[in-house]
Amino acid sequence: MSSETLVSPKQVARAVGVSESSLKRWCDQGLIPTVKTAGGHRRMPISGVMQFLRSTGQTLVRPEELGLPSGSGEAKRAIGDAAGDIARALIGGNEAVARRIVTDLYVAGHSATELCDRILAPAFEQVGKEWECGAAEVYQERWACESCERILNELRALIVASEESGPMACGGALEGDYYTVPTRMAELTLREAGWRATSLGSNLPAATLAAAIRTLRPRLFWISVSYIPVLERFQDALKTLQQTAASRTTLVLGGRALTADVTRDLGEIVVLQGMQPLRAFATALIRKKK
Ligand code: B12
Repeated sequence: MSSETLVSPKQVARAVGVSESSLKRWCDQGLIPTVKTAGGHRRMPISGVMQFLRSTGQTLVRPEELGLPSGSGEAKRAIGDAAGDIARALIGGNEAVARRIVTDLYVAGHSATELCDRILAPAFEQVGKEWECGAAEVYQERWACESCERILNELRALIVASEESGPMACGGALEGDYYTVPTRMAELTLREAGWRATSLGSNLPAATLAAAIRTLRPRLFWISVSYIPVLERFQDALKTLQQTAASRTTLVLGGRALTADVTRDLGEIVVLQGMQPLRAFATALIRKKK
């Protein structure tokens, strides 16, 4: 059973600024998916509503009716300016501003995957530079990660649930790698590509990741690599995971610590540069299986 948020026709009608009868007509035409409650009332999964809004270019008059930040979807934002604005918002502890920028761009039709690569990762590049030169405190950097994770979780709730139908994917970061944001992004990206994806977290020993592969039997297993404490241990960990994955599970690696020196000796393991390549690869993998 999917745990997706359901909204009522009244909420959606108010959010878009149309009459309830217009909205019901759209539902009857199959433009917005609906489900019936036990009491016979019509409800809509939030992801279906979002898909309709994004594909028809509807503006949101009262986004708060759908639980979205007030004012989202009103401003026509240029994606080019967004990374700097988000970096400033995150460093300044203005989570609501960062959330609003991300939601605006998502409502305007940009995919969550694209936002990860083009907006959020460059924003963190900026956060890193400010931390490096002492312009940002450590707590500001850490708070930025916490805020970003919450924003990613909210985006996750807006994406069509593939909990029952999609192929299984999971992954995380290895022991000694404490980065939490990139593995969350991989989860979101794969969910957007139609996978039943779950991030297992970061700082995970290879043995437990191998146990996850054996138990959960994912079709795809990702490892996000932001920091490699000891190269030999990292290589051993990969060997263990490769053996466990065998032919059933495709291992995919990505992350900023995968420099040319590291990837040279990785053999046949797939290494991808970002979330957009991950989405393309995962989409092709689903097609290949059919
Ligand atoms: C936040 C942060 C931390 C936090 C993270 C907290 C948390 N909860 O996650 C913590 C405190 C752990 C940390 C620690 C350190 N950090 Co730090 N950190 C950062 C910072 C500011 C952001 C990282 C981040 O989350 N970025 C957002 C992600 C999404 O971006 P990304 O990593 O580029 O990911 C993209 C791709 O790589 C790819 N990708 C990532 N994963 C995957 C997985 C798959 C499957 C695929 C396909 C693709 C993919 O897609 C992503 C989206 O485009 C970066 C700056 C930066 N430029 O990123 C510095 C940065 C990485 N840190 C740095 C340093 C030096 C350190 C420390 C060594 C500091 C120290 N002396 O202790 C430690 C090492 C920690 C460790 N053992 O893991 C340096 C690294 C310099 C270098 N040349 O290597 C940076 C660049 C800061 C700087 N400008 O100097 N850090």
